Amino acid sequence: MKRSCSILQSQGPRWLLLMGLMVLPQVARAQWKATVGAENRSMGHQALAFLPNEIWIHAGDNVTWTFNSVEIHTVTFLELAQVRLPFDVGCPGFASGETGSFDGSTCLSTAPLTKGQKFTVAFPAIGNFKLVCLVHQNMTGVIHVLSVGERLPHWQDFYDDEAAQQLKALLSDDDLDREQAQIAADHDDRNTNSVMVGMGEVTANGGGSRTFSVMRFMDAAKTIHAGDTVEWTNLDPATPHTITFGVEPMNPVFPVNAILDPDGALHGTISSAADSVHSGLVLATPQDQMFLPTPTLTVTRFRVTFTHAGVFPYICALHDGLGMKGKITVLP
Ligand SMILES: [Cu+2]
Repeated sequence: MKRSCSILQSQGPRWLLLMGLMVLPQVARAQWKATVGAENRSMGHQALAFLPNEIWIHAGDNVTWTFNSVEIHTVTFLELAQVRLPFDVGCPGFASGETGSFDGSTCLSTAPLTKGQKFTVAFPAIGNFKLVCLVHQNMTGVIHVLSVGERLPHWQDFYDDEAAQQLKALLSDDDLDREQAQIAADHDDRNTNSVMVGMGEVTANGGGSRTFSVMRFMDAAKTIHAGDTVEWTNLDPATPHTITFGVEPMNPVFPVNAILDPDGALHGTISSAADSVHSGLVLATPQDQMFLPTPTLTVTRFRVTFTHAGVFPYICALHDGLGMKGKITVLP
């Protein structure tokens, strides 16, 4: 007994060191969780957000992002000062598989991912790294990677609560619902044959920005008379949409069978159900041209004149999978 005690005493520091080495790798590889995007049951309300969007971890830790909406997103870490590229190009290129590593020296991006998919990033080096979604410009976050000796401000429970609160705030935005109802009423009063193409709101915290988007045509089913013109306007500050009748073009960016009116609206004409008319991307004029390959003025309004009676369904070519569809009924 005495002997074993004395062995432990004499070798104590070495044992402690060995035990420390056995424990350290577990501490250094803590596994954090976060989510990407969220939606309500109809998929018409979309939270374009990293939930949460600011996390403090230790060097050597992993973060696993779970994608939580049918709307696509990316988890992307660019190099310092790297120019952001279109989402179908990546940063450039996409990480293969479900894991990657980021230390700031080489960019890392998932492909556009959707509900149920996961991606895990290892952070071997300390630093403060900006997180972006290449699909949605107002969807950013930051991962703070501290050295192992630094104290972390929060644990996973805190982030789970924060994500749940942010999600609730984004998806139950009463102000936006009221605003939407008021604008719809105003449009009815003026009887302008106009359709709102989505609405949205960008909010932020210290970690970055997030967008709430209503991906629906408001007053989507309209009844008019032959010879009338319907006009669509996008009220979302960040999310582009299209108005697409007939065949969906391979590239949704550019208009098909529409010309520019002198007041800046694009204008198409439909005389039968066989006609195809496409708006291209309709969006509020952005600060930069990130969605567009050429520096042109964006399409802010789109109109179609219906010359004959019939029923004409239309979609948003970007978001029809979320249920963004409408119909114009033309009476004689
Ligand atoms: Cu859309």
